[in-house]
Amino acid sequence: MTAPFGRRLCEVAENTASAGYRIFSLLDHEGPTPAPGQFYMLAAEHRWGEGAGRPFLPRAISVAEAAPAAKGGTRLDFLVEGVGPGTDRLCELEAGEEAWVTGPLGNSFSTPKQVNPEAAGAILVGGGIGIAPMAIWRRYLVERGIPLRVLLGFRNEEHSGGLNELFCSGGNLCPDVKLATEDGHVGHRGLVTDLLLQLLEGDDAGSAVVYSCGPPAMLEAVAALCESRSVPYQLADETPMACGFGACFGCAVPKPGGGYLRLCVDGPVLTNLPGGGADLGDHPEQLLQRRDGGAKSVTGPAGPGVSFCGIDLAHPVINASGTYDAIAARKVFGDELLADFPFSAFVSKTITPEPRAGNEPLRIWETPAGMINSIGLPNKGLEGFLAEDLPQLGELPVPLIVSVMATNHEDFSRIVAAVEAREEVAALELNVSCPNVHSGLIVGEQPAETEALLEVLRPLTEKPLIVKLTPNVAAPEAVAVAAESGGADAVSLINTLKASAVDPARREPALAAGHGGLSGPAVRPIALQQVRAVTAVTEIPVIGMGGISSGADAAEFLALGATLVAVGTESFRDPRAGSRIANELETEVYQAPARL
Ligand code: RRO
Repeated sequence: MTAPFGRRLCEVAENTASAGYRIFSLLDHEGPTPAPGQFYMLAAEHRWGEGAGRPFLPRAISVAEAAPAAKGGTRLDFLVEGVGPGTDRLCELEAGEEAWVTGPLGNSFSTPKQVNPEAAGAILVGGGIGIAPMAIWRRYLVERGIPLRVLLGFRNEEHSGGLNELFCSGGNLCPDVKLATEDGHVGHRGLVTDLLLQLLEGDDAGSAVVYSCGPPAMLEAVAALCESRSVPYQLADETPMACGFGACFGCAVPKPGGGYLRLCVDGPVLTNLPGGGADLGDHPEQLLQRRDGGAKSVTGPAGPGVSFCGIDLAHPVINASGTYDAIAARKVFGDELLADFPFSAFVSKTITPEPRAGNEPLRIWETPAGMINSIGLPNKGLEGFLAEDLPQLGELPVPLIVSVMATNHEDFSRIVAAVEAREEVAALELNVSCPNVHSGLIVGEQPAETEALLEVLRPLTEKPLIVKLTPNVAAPEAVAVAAESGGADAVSLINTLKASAVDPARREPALAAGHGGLSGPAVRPIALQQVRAVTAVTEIPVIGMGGISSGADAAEFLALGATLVAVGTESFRDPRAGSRIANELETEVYQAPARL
């Protein structure tokens, strides 16, 4: 099942208080019916990312219930607790207002192929806000006659939001539901996992499959109880997310056996059964997508064509490396992505000679009008990229630019020569500016190092070489001049600005790596100045980027001499941002009368 490509506005039908939480409903006229466990990226249309502050990024919220709406479309119910600027704003949404929606996203709960669900039965364990996906999954199982027990845990009455609306009928708790509360005000006094233990140790546990969603400590306890008794389980996990469709690499969770999963595209449902969690084969009805005429394209007439280093492009808007995973996005949105590809050329995430798992989470942190990332260059390595990713990227309807990085001349030469040999590749970008890998010297901080690197690499390829410059230097124009002298065909800037943030709850650096790179509208004035400085002293084309979220923003970079612009963080908020910005450039900026 794929999601409509891009974000869409959905009307708020209702928003009601429920203990300390809110339940709000959206009317979705475009998306397919979500499967239990899936989530949506949500943002209010107004008072969200407009000014200089937060919230900026959309928030990932699991769907609690989905049903046909009286006037057509699907009514989607969400349970939210206001715990920060984004969820606070979602809690305030009023009926008649609209919200930006991308989804349904992620995989879903499933009845594993290895067990007979009618015979085995199911045990659902929900904690706090995690009861939401348990509600839709419970209804799904009940409709299919699968015997089940539901265990729900809350800290106290204030944190029991959604209970009455999602698990009661006629004012009474559904008979299959048992409660545990830490303050003992209702049900078992203690943890919901105490109830799970009793069930698993009882005579009637049978071969039930356990499904769970809740706080991390609860999920760990559920997994441990199940593992120790060889009970099959599926857990819906959660972690901060910027985009929801595989672009930002921020939602990393450790993978058993090493490395990380992207929770948005590899989850959110994780399982101890091989092939169980991501398997939608048990939900064939979900493949019957109900659409009202399909998604509407926001792309207008193609913008003005542009020639870049001898490559003809339909318009001047491309993506910033590492901010769009076209392979993951194609799985999420289907071939609609290709039919209306948002960029006029596609830049891959940077690849390195050897595979890298990336940095330990937490990897992303929202800041006023932007975010900090410390992703740490996760990639399959040169061989994996050439064998698995390049053939798929070669299917994109636009020229492909491959971004590469290495820590010495020999490895850089090997990777450039290997990529040069592939006909799918139109150009290479040399990333000499990643702020998040500890490789000693950052080549792009030193003009002489940059020039020396170009002198080694230039003879290895006839394809255009673009050098990605760091903003973390006093004079990026000196590095640009050095790159040009060494034989670069173009430069791109800016990469992210070295930045840090403190988690107010822990009073410690928010990101596991301590620091990261800042992006988003917050950095745009700095990017504009650096682009201005570089275009003033170089003859080669410049790709300008840094906080572009509209055609007007893009026009500022073009006015300062950039040949192309790149969109990064804005794509996390709006997967079709590239086409929207190209369209705005053409219809609103270039065709509008100049304003004095
Ligand atoms: O993967 C990253 O952490 C990363 C890279 Br390679 C980069 O060039 N810029 C950035 O902000 N993050």
